[in-house]
Amino acid sequence: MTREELLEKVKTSRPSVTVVGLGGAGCNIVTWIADKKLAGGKIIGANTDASHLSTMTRADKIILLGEKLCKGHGCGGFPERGAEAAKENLAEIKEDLKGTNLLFLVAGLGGGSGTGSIPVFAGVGREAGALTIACVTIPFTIEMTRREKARDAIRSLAEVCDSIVVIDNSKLREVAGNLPLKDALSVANALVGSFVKNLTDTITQPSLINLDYADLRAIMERGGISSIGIGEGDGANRVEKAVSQALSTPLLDITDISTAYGVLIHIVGGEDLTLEEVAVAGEQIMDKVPNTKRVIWGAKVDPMLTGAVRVMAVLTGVTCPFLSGIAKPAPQIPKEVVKPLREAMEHMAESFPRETISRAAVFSKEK
Ligand SMILES: Nc1nc2c(ncn2[C@@H]2O[C@H](COP(=O)(O)OP(=O)(O)OP(=O)(O)O)[C@@H](O)[C@H]2O)c(=O)[nH]1
Ligand SMILES: [Mg+2]
Repeated sequence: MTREELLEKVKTSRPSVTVVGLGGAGCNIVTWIADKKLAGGKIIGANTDASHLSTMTRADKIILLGEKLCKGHGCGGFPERGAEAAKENLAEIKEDLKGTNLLFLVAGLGGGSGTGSIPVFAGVGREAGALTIACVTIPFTIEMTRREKARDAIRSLAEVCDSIVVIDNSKLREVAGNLPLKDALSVANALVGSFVKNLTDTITQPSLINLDYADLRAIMERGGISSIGIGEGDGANRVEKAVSQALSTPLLDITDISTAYGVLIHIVGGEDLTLEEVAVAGEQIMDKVPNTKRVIWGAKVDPMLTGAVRVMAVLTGVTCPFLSGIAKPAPQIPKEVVKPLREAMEHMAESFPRETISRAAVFSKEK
């Protein structure tokens, strides 16, 4: 094979990524991602609400769902309507998702449009052979009936998605507590947004693509319910601190961290981040989650970030009392970690590397 042929091969084998925001919250989250520039992926906004959709000026494509049924007015909190609406656009959705290898579906569960349409999009993605990952938030504890709807939606999503990354808004409230609602929601948007952006950027970096995509697929394919945690550290043992925090405060209550099927860790540090630190992080994760079948960890250098490291952990294949229908009050996030966690989230919300990522690597370990 000539070098030209090889370069052509690299280009054509690069995984194609599509990120779809569904409903009001989903569209807001993908707008955050579009603002930060997603490397090598297509962004679609889909909603039954025409006026909200018209604000999505940065999406590559917008889809007005169920124009006949909802007449551009939204679906008033009824997921059945959201599902019917999406079915009206089935042919268009199939066309838009054709050829996608990695599909992220983003929504705030609890309303009508996002909650109802997400399983329809997931079904299409799965049929097209894409690794289909839903990233959803579940409503605040006070939104009782909405939480019930979200639970039903996650159960039906489990049939059609590879992994469902769930963030509990109530957990966010413990951290973001007295922030004004708009700011608390933008922290949530940044958190879901950076999860999607981190993974997408990592696997679309030219050098290690196939390995990265295959690794991601191995961990997220049929991964079930997943939870994420974030951490930040500086000074001595900064990676250790950040990894510990990320693993110990997931944003969805899970029954037992040590039963997670897979763990994916994403580390971002400044130019001073050493390979040794990154390698130690991997060993540390293995110690903390001893029964895990697969661990992958990636590191990225952001020259803007000197001295500190930021970590995002994804635990796949977890069980969660809320989803199992156990109405036990969730344990609170320990007081001493609320402040650092909140700072880490706020940092994530405000600063994100623009074109500054200079290197990326992925490591993997299988047991
Ligand atoms: N992260 C985040 N969550 C939000 C935002 N707005 C609303 N939510 C949450 O998402 C849930 C669903 O709200 P929407 O996305 O507005 O609902 P929708 O899918 O547009 O559904 P309908 O308006 O009924 O058609 C709410 O119950 C909130 O918990 C937002 O901007 N960001
Ligand atoms: Mg809406």
